Amino acid sequence: MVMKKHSLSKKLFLQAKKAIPGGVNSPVRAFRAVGGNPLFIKKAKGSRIYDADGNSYIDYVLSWGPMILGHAHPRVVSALKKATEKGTSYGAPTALEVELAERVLKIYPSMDKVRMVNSGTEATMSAIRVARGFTGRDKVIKFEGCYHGHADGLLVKAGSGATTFGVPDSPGVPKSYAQNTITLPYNDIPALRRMVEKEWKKIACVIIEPVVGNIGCVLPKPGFLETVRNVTRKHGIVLIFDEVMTGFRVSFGGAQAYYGITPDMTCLGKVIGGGLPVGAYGGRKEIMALVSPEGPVYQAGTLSGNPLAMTAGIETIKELSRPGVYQSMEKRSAMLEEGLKEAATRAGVKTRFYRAGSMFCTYFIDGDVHDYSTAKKADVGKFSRFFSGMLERGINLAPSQFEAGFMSLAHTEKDIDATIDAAYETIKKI
Ligand code: KE4
Repeated sequence: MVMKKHSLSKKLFLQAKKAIPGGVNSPVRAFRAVGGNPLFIKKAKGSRIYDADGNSYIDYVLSWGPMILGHAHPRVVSALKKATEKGTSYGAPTALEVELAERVLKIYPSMDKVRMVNSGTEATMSAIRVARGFTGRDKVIKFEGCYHGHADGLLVKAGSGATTFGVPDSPGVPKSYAQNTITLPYNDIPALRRMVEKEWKKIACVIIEPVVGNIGCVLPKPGFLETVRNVTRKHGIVLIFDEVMTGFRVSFGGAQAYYGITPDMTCLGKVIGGGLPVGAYGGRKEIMALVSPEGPVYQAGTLSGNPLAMTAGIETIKELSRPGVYQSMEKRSAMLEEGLKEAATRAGVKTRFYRAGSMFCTYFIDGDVHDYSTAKKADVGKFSRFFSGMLERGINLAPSQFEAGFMSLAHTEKDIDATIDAAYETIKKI
């Protein structure tokens, strides 16, 4: 195997660290969990990304989920070119944001109304504020390992970058904020029941990743989501499904359609922006009636609903709405799952592979993973060697054992075969 050259990425990283904290605009990109220097990406097309040194990789990060069509999809690119010529942002309502809202509401019928924002963090932060306004209660229940963005009250045992850095609570978060956040083990029904029975009068909402994509990929145990739904409904607690990652990913209608659970509010992001900055939160009409200017709960955003992001989101959803798209995604994802499992078995290395729709994770562990504490038992040293070996063989995976991987419509059977071959060659050497 010819070792790839990374001199330009290395040079750019040194330069970046002089101007940007850690040299990156989002921590997980810095490769701290796996060692080495991050790749600086020059371009991407279809299933591939190309780094500054001209190396190409089959990409399973896909910008952490948004690029479900593959990179630079012709339909999205040409629509964006036309939209750009009409101006990039007006700070006024447009027909485009109405169209995207109507499309989202049709696909997520649990929502009567939806508000566009600019990131998943904004979506969850705003949804929690509305839930507090609706119930008049202050406390929030979240689950260990679930990551809902970096709003202060949610950086309490966040499972994404924070877990990778082993810093469950971030400095700078006032204790008073953390005091309003109750963190429970995921999949632990007795713990949830005990807490709600005791504290329900103070609990505004439960926010949950219906499939956890921020400690790898952790699935809800049978009955868990149903219990969360029943317990919250019984006590007038708002159930918020954070579907920023699972939306359009686990199925077209997200995890709520996949598992048949109707939340009171839903947060979306990633895919609905088609690679441009979009988040969204929505819910039942009586809850969303509180959102300013219709109601008293304030939330705003200069670039919310901007025409470029709406265009990319609309074109992405139109493409995803075509017949057979999700069957083909399922086929590709299942093919990868079978191949990676078989490669590990053939190499004689213990792993666990979990998948929901086209999001997945391979844990280097000899035991089931069903929550934060079991995920943390994974052999991160083995994962790091797996990550580096796959990168050298032209496969780009998420640079952390505690992140999910994603499939796109652009990945071909040839890509998947190459991935499986690279995995066998890599795993047998770690
Ligand atoms: P953003 O603010 O990053 O758009 O979304 C926050 C968020 C909210 N909810 C869920 C379930 C999420 O997965 C995320 C963000 N996901 C991470 C990936 N683990 C984004 C990658 C990063 O932080 O750079």
